[in-house]
Amino acid sequence: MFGFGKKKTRPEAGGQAPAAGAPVVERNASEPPAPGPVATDQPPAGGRLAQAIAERADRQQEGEAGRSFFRGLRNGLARTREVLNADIAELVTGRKEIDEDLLEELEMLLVSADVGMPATTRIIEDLAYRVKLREVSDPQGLLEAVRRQLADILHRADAPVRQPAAGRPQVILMVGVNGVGKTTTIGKLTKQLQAEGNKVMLAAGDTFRAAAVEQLQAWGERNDVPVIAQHTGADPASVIYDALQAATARGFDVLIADTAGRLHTKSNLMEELKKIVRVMKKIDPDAPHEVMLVVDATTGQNALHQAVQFNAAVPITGITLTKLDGTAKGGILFAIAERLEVPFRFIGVGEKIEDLKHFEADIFLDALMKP
Ligand SMILES: Nc1nc2c(ncn2[C@@H]2O[C@H](COP(=O)(O)OP(=O)(O)OP(=O)(O)O)[C@@H](O)[C@H]2O)c(=O)[nH]1
Ligand SMILES: [Mg+2]
Repeated sequence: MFGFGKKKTRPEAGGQAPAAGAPVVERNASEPPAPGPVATDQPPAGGRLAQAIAERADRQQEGEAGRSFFRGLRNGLARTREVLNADIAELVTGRKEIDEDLLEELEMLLVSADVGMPATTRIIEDLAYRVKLREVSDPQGLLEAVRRQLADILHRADAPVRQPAAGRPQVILMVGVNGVGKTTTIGKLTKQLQAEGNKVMLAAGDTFRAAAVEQLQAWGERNDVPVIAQHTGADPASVIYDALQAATARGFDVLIADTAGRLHTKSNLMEELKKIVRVMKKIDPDAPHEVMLVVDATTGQNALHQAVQFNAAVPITGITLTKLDGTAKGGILFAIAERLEVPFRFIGVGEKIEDLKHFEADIFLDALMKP
């Protein structure tokens, strides 16, 4: 459903010559074997029955994984659920009609769930209008209308990931404040993109924090993908430029560039990000195809400020919300989507490599609002 990378449709580009003399230190030169298409014309070992049983077991496992993921998400969103689900339900219970008081209380609940004033005001105004038109006439209908409004905010922000021109890698630039989970998300995302059939390369653009290169390197080794890096203190724009050159010359499908965590209020650090983008464009004017802001879901309103400031420096095209396994204020999602109309791509629900899920608005809303 979500073409983050791209399935291999073009011929294997591995035959191209590697970049000569690129001034990069490649700390893990072992490239992953090209995944290549799985042959489908071969009869499955063990025949059709065995295949059917295996497929059923897979589905069952997926179902169980899905259920436990959903439970985890519900737990992670416990704080917001208390407000958006329990409190709103309590608010409407026993009421026969919708009056101004009810709408006012609902407004306060949405704000306290971190949905933010602009989105809340729009939702309440719309509800008041529908009540006037008698489209919404009972408290239960009101609950459903709130859910529709929240879904609408998320769907309005939806946009596909930009794809690269033929023969060029898709470049994903990861940005965000310190410790939100950028590097971990890269490790998890690499695994997913490989599973989609992509050749992935990583760029160690965090040259600031001690051991940041080694941390990315460890994810590179785990996923068996090359990491282009220089020494700590090197110019991150130069590292990423070299990596893009190498990824292009060697026919990689995706290049994911890590960057150092930075405070959104520090203008010199925001300038550094702009420079990274400027320099990339010398190789590919379309790069980066995705500027992925990583935000920690537990930070509440500050996440909105981060999103606004990063977006002003390097327009962000996607958001990953991490740490939704902690107790998050999920309402912030609506505030960000309302303000910037940038889609949520992934949610992080743990520290393990498989703990990254595609963001799906309906599952998220169910986790928030289903009793
Ligand atoms: N519980 C939980 N922890 C996470 C998640 N994502 C990342 N972490 C943890 O958050 C911590 C910081 O992760 P990093 O990936 O190093 O964060 P970063 O943004 O790269 O940090 P800097 O490079 O220092 O800015 C690590 O301990 C991760 O394991 C998540 O979805 N859930
Ligand atoms: Mg990092």
